[in-house]
Amino acid sequence: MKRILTGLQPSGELTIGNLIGGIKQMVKYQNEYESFMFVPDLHTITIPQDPETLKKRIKSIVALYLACGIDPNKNTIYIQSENLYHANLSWILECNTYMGEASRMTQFKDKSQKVKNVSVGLFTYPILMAADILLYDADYVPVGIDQKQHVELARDIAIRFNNKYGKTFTIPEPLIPQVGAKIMKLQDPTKKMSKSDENIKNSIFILDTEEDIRKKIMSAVTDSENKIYYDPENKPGIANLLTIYSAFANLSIEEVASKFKEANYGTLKKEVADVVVSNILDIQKKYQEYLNSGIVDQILDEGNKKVNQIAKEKYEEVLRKVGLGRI
Ligand code: ATP
Ligand code: LTN
Repeated sequence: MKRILTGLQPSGELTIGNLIGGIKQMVKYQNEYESFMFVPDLHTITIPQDPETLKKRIKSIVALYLACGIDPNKNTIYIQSENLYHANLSWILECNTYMGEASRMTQFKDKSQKVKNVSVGLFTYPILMAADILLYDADYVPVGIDQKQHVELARDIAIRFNNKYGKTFTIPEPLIPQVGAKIMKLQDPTKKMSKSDENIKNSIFILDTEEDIRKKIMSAVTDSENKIYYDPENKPGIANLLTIYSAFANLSIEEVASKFKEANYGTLKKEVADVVVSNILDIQKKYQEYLNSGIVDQILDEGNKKVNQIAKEKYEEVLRKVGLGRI
């Protein structure tokens, strides 16, 4: 059976962009593939974090995975930092990655402009991500479009390693959602909605109150044409609202555009708010139940045990091939 793997950083409250780009795809594919869903907390400290907040977010994100429909019976769920093989493999992969290819990563270019003291970890972040993927021989990696370049780097590293040391890693492929690969900021629909945005009016968080969700959607930036059709280039605000509706109502963009073609912007916004609220309130209810149940720790303990065994075998194979240690 093919394997699928992804993770979302506990770097802030999850947005509907994370839900649509990352989690929903896993929910869809968990019936078809052997699924691994983890919390990449080592990635999160590439940007300074408050330790207490980070710790709370790690368990909270797992409760959200479950609330959003990630089934613990179909997924192996674990925390990256609890498995020492990720960082160890990452080092070996760093030694098989060129400065030139690592320097081409656009996310590093964006993020390094936003922080004051840029850590070396922020630069090597995509190589740790390659280790996350290659340790488990993942065939597919569902991500939003912003992470596609990182998965492609993981592919390049795997191909090079296999050529140099003999077949070791499965070559992974990114899986980008057909709709919602890039949900945009509500106040600036030309840029990606992000959980660490300073302006909270730009993002809808999965744990936002109903009132906040409605307010944010009703004040989303659109244009002055007052005609509804899907044109991301010239009408990014309307295209974004249609995309959000489409993802939550499980309809194609064509179906949504046709449904609203005679409507005005006020009606569209109200209906988008309705469909988002009804989905999100359901998730929030389940989230509270999972968070208070103790089941999260149980699931993580089981997941951790399972992935440690898989990772150990792959890591030892790598040590042997590279000529490290005494194995
Ligand atoms: P940060 O603000 O910390 O960079 P982020 O909101 O951009 O975070 P990530 O943790 O980098 O989110 O991404 C988690 C997953 O969600 C990834 O698969 C990513 O591609 C996807 N994702 C993030 N933002 C969006 C978005 N606006 N639209 C679609 N998918 C998204
Ligand atoms: N970089 C990703 C999180 C991440 C990931 C991974 C996703 C770390 N390792 C491995 C898929 C596979 C992000 O910020 N979304």
